[in-house]
Amino acid sequence: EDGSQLWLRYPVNPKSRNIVNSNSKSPTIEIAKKELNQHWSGQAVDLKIDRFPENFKDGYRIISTPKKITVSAKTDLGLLYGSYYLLNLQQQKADFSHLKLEEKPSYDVRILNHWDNLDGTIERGYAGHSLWKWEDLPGKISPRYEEYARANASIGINATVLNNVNASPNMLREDYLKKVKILADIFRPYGIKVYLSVNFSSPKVLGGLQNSDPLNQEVQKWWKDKAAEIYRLIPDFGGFLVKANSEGQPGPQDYGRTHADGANMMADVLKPYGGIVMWRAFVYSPSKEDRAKQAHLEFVPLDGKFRDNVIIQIKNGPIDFQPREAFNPLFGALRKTSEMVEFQITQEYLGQANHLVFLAPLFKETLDSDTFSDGKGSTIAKITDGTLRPAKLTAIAAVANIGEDKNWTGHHFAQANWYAFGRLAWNHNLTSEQIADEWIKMTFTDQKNFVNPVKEIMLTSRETAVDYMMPLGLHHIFAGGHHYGPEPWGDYKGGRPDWSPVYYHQADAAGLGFDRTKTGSNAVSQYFPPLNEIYGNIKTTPENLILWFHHVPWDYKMKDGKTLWEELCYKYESGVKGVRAYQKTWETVKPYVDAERFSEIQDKLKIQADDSVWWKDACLLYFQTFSKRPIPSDIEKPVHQLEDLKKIKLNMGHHN
Ligand code: BDP
Repeated sequence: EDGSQLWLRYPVNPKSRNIVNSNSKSPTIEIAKKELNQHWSGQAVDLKIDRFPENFKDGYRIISTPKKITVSAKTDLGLLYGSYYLLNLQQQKADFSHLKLEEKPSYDVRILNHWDNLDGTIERGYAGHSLWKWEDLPGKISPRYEEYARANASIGINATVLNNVNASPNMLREDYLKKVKILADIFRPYGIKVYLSVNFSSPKVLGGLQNSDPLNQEVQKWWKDKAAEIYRLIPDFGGFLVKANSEGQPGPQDYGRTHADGANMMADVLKPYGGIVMWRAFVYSPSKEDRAKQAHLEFVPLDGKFRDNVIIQIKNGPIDFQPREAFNPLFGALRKTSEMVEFQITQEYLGQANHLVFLAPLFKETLDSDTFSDGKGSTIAKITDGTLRPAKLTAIAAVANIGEDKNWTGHHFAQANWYAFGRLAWNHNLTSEQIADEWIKMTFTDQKNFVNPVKEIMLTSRETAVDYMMPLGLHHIFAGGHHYGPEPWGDYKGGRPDWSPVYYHQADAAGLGFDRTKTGSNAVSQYFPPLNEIYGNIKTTPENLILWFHHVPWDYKMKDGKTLWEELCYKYESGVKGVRAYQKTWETVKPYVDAERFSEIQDKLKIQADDSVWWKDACLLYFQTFSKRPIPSDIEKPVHQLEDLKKIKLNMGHHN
């Protein structure tokens, strides 16, 4: 048992069956039929194309009697999704005698962003090398390409960006496009469209032009020809994802142009083919301005200037995928421009492939956040899914955690985060508990002595990680480079201040936290009323974000009567205790799980427990040098020395 089957553990019928009928024919329908004939053990199934309203998209309806099940949809892909959902329900031991349900997707484009490089490495990837074997393609085809497509289709993911947002211009070379074509051909019957990250300087670097100025006609022609070349190979190519003028990447501002100039140039060449541009709002420069404000400052003035096939891709928080961030104030602030959320499935800042952290609660927290942009109830979900702002196009993205490891994601439980993203992209009204429940039953077992305790671990795990890493709104206090462990003392003198932990926590003799109120950076002013007031006032700011918005005195009285310093100590302690409790719980489920996955997860929990103590000791000992207050006596004493912790240098590679 190596975990390679993911959640796709459908029983295999011993005898071949022929129980599926359909009024439609296509490679997609062939897949649906094959899956059901092999794995469905119930009554006969009718896959029926039917009339549904426009907004039903790739939705499906399932109606059953004890003799027959009818899956109906508007499209073949809808029928495939309905078929996978039947198998999903079978895994969960549903009753199929009188089923009646209807599902339609929350978002049009449900897309994974791979940060995979052409040399096979993956930026912030923790599950081995890239799945894409560029050197073998187009001749040699790994069976995992199709397995990948199948796994995604089974949860409704319908799009993928194959390469890193820090994109190599070579991605658009003719030989690479021919390789991409092969992947697109394999993914197509599973309903998955291919997109590429593009480097803004491609016309200059690859095409040998003088520059890549979006207003230069030669540059425009270069992109136009490139689009034509791509669509000749891949007629249903999805479009481009662009990281421009961010962290050293080239962009339109290199030529004094705006993000809109850059995005529109690409949008125009893709438009005739139905392609789109996902333009990232993750932009910041080492200026005096609070990094948390920069995306809003740059993009709000451009509202209304983007073509209708441009969608702005916005990270859930305004800094960078931290364990907890306030939501990004850009959501709702663009009224004439489509907006989409970017999440991170890969756990760059959440223990990578070592920590068990179930991310559905984090995703839900963002989607359910009320921005008040159009009055009460203007949640990020409703802004991005077209409910509040009838958008031509809706989308949701997440940075994938998939690599060539046997179990795909490094940690067996990290599979749940891929699954959770897909399920929420399909239906953002699902609860974290429903998703965990499904996933556990499909991936492990439906025995309640396993399901209940493991679900409890999953549902509390994100808050536990916040507690032992960055409680109360602390952020960006991880080690530079690899981003794995704690480094609150990090002060990269001579480098960019906005990459240094000390810039973010602002610890001093008076207190802790980043003042984003009027007396500080005034980032609170970017939120719609009443949030600007709520966050602007220390008394009304939710305590789980208090250090995000305020510089809080060490003796400040928290709601439970403890001082800030004490509260901080107890939070770290509670994170450590949480992981230890997971270890104990995991021992009790041993009888219900295979030996291999049991012990691999047991080993990872041990690392997580050790790491939680490392985080706690590093942060408390370091912050204590400012607070000068004792660690409460009922808290386990640090087992490390601060000076030793400062010497730890992990050899894990790369920049910032
Ligand atoms: C940060 C990563 C960096 C990415 C960047 C991005 O540390 O590797 O390139 O985000 O999203 O989280 O562009």
